[in-house]
Amino acid sequence: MTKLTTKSFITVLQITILVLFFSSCTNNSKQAILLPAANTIPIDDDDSRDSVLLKAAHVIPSENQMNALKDEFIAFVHFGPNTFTKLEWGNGMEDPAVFNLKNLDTDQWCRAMKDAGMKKVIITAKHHDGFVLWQSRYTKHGVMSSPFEDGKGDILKELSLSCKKFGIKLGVYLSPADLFQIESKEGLYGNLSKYTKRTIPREVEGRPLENKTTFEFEVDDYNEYFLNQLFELLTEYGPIDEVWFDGAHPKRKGGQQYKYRDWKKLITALAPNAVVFGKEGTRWCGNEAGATRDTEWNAIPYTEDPRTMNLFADITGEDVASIDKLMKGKYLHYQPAETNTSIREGWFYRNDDEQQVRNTDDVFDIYERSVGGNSIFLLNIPPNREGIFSEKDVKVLQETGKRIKETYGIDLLEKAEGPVELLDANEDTFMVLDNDKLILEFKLPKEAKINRFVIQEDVKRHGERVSKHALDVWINGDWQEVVSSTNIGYKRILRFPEVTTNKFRLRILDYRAIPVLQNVSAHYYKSRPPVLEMHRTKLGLVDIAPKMADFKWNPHGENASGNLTKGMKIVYTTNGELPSESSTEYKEPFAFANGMVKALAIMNGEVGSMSEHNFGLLKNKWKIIDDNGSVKEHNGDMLIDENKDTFWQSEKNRINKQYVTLDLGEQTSISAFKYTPPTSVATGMIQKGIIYGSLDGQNWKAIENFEFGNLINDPTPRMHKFKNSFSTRYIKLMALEIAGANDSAAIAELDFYK
Ligand code: FUL
Repeated sequence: MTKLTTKSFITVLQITILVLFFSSCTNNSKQAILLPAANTIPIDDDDSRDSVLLKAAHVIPSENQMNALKDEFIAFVHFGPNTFTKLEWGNGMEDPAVFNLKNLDTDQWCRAMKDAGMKKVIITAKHHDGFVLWQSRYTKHGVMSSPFEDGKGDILKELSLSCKKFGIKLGVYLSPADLFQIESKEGLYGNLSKYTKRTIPREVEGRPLENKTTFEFEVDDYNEYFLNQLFELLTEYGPIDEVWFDGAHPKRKGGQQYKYRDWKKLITALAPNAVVFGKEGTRWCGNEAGATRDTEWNAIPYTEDPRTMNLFADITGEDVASIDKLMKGKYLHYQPAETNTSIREGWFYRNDDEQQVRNTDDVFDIYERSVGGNSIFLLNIPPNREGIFSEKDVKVLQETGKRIKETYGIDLLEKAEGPVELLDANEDTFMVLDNDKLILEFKLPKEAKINRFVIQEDVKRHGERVSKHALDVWINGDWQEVVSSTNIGYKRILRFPEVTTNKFRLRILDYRAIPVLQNVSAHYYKSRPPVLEMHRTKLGLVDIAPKMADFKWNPHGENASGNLTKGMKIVYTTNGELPSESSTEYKEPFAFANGMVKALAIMNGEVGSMSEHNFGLLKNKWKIIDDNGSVKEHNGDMLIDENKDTFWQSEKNRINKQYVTLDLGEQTSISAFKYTPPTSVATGMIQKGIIYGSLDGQNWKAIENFEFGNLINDPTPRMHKFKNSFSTRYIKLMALEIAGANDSAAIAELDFYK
């Protein structure tokens, strides 16, 4: 246990600071604040593990970071030419005419966000393709050259008005990577222009700016362009509450550098409330899948001072800020993680039939793990080509918001006896847990059913300190531990099987410095019919079962999922219709090939969210003829074994020659195929390739090229529809380009559709 007994490590200077500091503290804080709290604290050469932990416990959020944490659940909107070309990454050379938007309803976006309980929206003002969604003075590559409202439309303006109307904050994603500026002849990106003193904003005749602030920076052409655009976004569409800088680069050119410190000066002056993502403000959680860490500390180690750093590398991996990691740093900096993922497969809208949408259980689960795991939940909802969020997405947002409200809108501790500072709704009261207060009891006036307990530390003033805690409930005249966990930070949502009780006991088991809690509450989440999962064996038998939940709430050795689904009935359809109570009841695996299966669970009269699976042709007669050399243990059979956890991988150093040939067993008509990439390795993603067909396995005919984008970050199955169906017995898939310039191709599963 890391208790604060001796402070031999505190230097004379620190003691002097402490004495001065103590004299200005209230009684309460005196015991808890042992060092001045700050957003960034340097680590000294003579710091010990204990003193580093103590410093980490005094790292606190800036005002903007605190506000970002309090927003909790926020929206991402990816919109642009990719919405129309159905690509994840455009190449920058798209004709602006592809952005053929006829309707736009940003009120509908905001209404759905509001229903979900989201507080902010961040829009791709410019994605990697360089196309701008607002009427910029500094480029013609954007809405101004598109058919949308005859080139007069402005997505940012519309969204900013809707945000004001619905009380939603606005943020902008301005991609530093800019393929239009890289690829076009007069492009500014990496054009090797000189760094000279330039005035921002640059004046443009006939387009005066209302905000008269000017800046002088020593920059090159691209940085000037970027600053001018930031100026427009921050002054003409504000207030802007977040600026999002993406780290991905489909391509680079000319050794282009980004003068982030200058960008930051501009942001601080023009949008003082904006938190900056991807820099010192908030950080990427390290994945795009909605995965969260069990322990997410926000006191992050840096080897350079993040207040003056220009380049911020991605922070990934399971362990980001344990004491071992902190010891390697020279600075400790408060930096919350944003758990960012998409409600759909991919960041941009492609279609409503193949592109799957997460169900409410999934979104609600991520909400509880991310917001209740000391991070911010940033969920992407891509508008469709009609300029609205699709119906399916809206439904999930509404259901998620309803669950959040029903669960967390009612605090079962409202009338409880216990420490007042933790039970009141006042964000300015907190409780310092000295040694004799490490066990806290809460008593309800009468018994209640609960399965959620929420704890918040006073991070705003005291940082994050608790590293281990447990919750007990009073059952049958005794205390029983129902759940234990690690750190708390801004918020920890504890989930455990439903109990009926009138007494709780929170035990703090370990900490980095004397813990200071701010709030606790208890809640009840009404269990629902489970989400279902479908799978087909190679012989063609489909089974449907509840999706295994990743909840760690089973301390009694009982099967929570089994308990939750008692009395459940599964119904399904195979004709594309929505299943209802009268549809076929699922009792045992059934034979099925090629088509959509839709299923849902019904429990206590309540209908669960629908699951669907588009099955391709049966693979029972398929054979791999040639895989042109596989890596040991990843042979060709693995791409047709109906198991997406196993995968074929070609040998390396076969640039442009990775291919597989398969025999379908009989002549078959094909209209589409699905490529499922492996999720356990990111090295073999086939982003470009070609499909050949043959009737005899000797004479081949090229059928069509295919292309998939952003596979490394988003390794979800991708569908390619052929322009015309074709009849074939043999198929050859040849890789033409592997993502990340790798030279070994991989396929987890290959499906063909009639
Ligand atoms: C990534 C980008 O490459 C994706 O297209 C998307 O914008 C995602 C949020 O960030 O780095």
